Amino acid sequence: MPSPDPSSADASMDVPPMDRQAPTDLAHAAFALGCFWGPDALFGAQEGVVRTTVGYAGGGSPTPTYEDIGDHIEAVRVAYDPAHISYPDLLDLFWSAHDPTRAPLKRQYQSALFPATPKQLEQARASRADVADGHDGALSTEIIEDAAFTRAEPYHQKHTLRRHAAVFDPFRAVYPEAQALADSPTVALANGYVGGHRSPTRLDDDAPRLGLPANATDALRTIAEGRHRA
Ligand code: MHO
Repeated sequence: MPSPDPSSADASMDVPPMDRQAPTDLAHAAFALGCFWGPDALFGAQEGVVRTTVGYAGGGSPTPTYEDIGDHIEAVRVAYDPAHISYPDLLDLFWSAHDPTRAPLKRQYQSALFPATPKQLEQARASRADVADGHDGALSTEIIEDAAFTRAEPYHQKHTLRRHAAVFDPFRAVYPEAQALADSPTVALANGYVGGHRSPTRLDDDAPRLGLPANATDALRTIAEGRHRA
């Protein structure tokens, strides 16, 4: 008889402290900057970003899917705590994370902002004007108001993290239901780490909030160390 795997004893976890303590008074906005897998991790890594969801926005067809995206754009919807991060902070991140002067190969990858309030709309326009000044006005970025957002399929949510079973599996066990898994603030942050968007030195502080089993925390640290660029 094989001896029991020593790591299996601590392979399960409870609902992460970060999810139990998630703030509820949130603002939201969506951003499109190419394939939504990368931005999901980028935004998920930021302090003050509570939740990320990838999906389709900005088109006219009623029920976009990945296979039938129509005139929609891949986007990430960010729920954030305005006490810790501002919409202008998120805009700065948006501009720095892609080249908004490049015309996309397909509308699916169009650069776009989807402000959700009149104030965000004003800030998005001002920010776009500032950035355009630095590029002789040649930006492809669209600002789309009142855009409906359709969640993408579960396999697109936290796509980077899904490739790392040692970290992803404990979360999947806690959240067997796809939407609960995708909407977890802790899963968003772990996805940010594996995307290389948060320094592994921060894991000492973050680990208790993540609540992962020790072997999964070790795996996360190793991946983050390999991916993070200062
Ligand atoms: N080149 C990527 C794009 C995926 S992203 C969800 C791929 O198909 O692997 O558009």
